[in-house]
Amino acid sequence: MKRFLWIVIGVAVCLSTTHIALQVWAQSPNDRQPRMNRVGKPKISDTVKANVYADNWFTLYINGEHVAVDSIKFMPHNVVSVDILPAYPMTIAVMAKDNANSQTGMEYANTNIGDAGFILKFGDGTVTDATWKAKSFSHGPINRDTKNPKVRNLAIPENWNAIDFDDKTWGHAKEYSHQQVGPKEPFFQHDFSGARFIWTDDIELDNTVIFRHFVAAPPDGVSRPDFSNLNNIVPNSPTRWPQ
Ligand SMILES: [Ca+2]
Ligand SMILES: [Ca+2]
Repeated sequence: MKRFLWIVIGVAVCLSTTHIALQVWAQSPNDRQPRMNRVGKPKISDTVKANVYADNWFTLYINGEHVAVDSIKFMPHNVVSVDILPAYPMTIAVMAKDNANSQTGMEYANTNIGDAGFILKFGDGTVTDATWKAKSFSHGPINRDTKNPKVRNLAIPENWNAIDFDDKTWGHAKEYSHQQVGPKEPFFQHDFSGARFIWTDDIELDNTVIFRHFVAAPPDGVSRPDFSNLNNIVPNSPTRWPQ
C-alpha cells in the first residue's frame, strides 16, 4: 500500500512539473524575461528643437537636469538651438543675466545701463509668455544712480532649478515687444513664432533673473513616449552589434 502511495505522489509531481514546463514553453521569448515597462529606444524624431535667445546669457534646466547653456557670455547675441527629449510634466528653470558689472549693475566700463530680454520656443509648442514665473536676484544701479552706482543682490537658492522648488510666492514675467528688446539677426533665423520676450518688470535694472515654468502636458497635444526612465529598463528594440 505504501509503495502504491509513493507511485501516486511521484506521478502527480511529474505531471505538475510537465504542466509548468509546458506553460513556460508556451510563452513568447519576451514573456520569459522579467516583466518590465517596455519602450523602444528613442530616435531623433522623438526629440523636439529648443530655440533659446537671451540678452545676454542664460543657463537652462529641464526637470532638474542641465540641458543648455548660452555659449557666448555677452556679444554677439546668439541663438542656442538644441535637441531635447521632452518628458511630461515638464518643469523648466532658466537663469538669465543681462551683461552687467556685479558691483555697479552697469556695462561698458560703467558708462551704460544695459537692457535685457529672454525668449524660448520648444518644438512641442512650449513658449515664453507672461504665465512664466520670474524673480530678480540682482538689481542695479539702484535708483538709476550712475554717479554712485550700487547693486542689491539676493542669495540664489541652491535648488532654484529643482522640480520641487517652491516658487509660489514669485511674481509673473512681463512680456516685451520686439521693438523694446531689439533682437539681433540670429533671432530672425530661428523659429520663435508664438513666443514672447519676457523679463521682470524692470528690463534695465534687473540684471540676474530666474524664470520657472511648469508644462503639464504637450502644448501641441501630440502624444509622446516617456523615455525619462530609459536607463532602468530594457528597450524592446533588437540589440545591434557592435553597440
Ligand atoms: Ca541691465
Ligand atoms: Ca544687454
